[in-house]
Amino acid sequence: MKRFALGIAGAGLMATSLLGAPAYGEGIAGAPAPFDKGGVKVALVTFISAGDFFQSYQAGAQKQAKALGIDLQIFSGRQDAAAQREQVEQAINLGVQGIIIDHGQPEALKDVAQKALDAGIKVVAFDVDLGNPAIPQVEQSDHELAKAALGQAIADNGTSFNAGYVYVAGFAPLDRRNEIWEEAKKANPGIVEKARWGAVNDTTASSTADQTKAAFQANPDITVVFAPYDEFARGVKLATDELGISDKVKIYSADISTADITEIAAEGSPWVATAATNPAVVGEVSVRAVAKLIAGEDPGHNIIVKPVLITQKELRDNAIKTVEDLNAKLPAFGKSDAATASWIPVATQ
Ligand code: SR1
Repeated sequence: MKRFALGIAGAGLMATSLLGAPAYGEGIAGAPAPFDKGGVKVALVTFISAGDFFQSYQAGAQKQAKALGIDLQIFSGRQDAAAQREQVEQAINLGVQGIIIDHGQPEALKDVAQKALDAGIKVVAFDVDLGNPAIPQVEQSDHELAKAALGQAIADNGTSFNAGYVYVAGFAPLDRRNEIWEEAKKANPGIVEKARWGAVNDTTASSTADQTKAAFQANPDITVVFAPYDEFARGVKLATDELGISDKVKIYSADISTADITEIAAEGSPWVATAATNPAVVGEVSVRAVAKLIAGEDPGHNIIVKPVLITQKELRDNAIKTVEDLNAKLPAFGKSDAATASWIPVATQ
């Protein structure tokens, strides 16, 4: 786990900047085929389209695609497993060289992902385990992420507190974070889970807010909420603000965006820590991984982007207001050397 620490030098990456990015159809001098000639098409097939995390992820993917001269087509799944499955098939029919599958339900995707592989298309999965050795997995080290957020919760609140927990099963990152929550409770019997709730839909934050109000009305003694997805944390904060109990509750989350930074740093905010990567960097890594596969290189099977623990105090003390401020103050947050190659240009943030 990288801790927030100003002035840490980032990993040295290639010097090529986006300024010299090839147009689609132009090649990159010195790159392996087919990137030397250009004209590479990749599809990004998403399951969740809404929310800061996913928009930033897509923006990062687009930036890295542009730097590589890739035509990246993004399909928005809108939390519909059947639609996402159809979109993978559409991408196969479009004749793309690579497909990135971003979240989703494994059972709806495994056979169409294999169909893509059978057609000679390279496939990378982000946060969905397709159980296929030919499909590299990009993830944010969700175990470390949850350990960091819960470690801060224990540092702030001790090992005995009444907790609320926001969780929806079936999403690989949330399931991995849940494993750590279960371990933390087992190791600290004084942590009592009084209520569990959660929803993932088009309006996750407001649905979570409604559920949070009900949970607090039934369990007014909850003092800590573990909400390991920023849309969950936003919903919890909305509810505690509306109930007038934000001074009695502390929220620990995952993810970060500029809007989240504003919410966390606000005076009286109960949202006191989050463990996060820069989602744009995860998008870049996903595109680099599929580009390496297309070029016949091995990006590795488990491609990890490491999270950083970010606390309310650190944001306030360092006057961090945006994700760009975090990139500047904490280079290890704004870059990853996962799935890099000397011929892959850096997508500057
Ligand atoms: C519903 S899954 C949401 C999570 O996916 C990504 O891993 C983000 O970190 C987010 O928390």
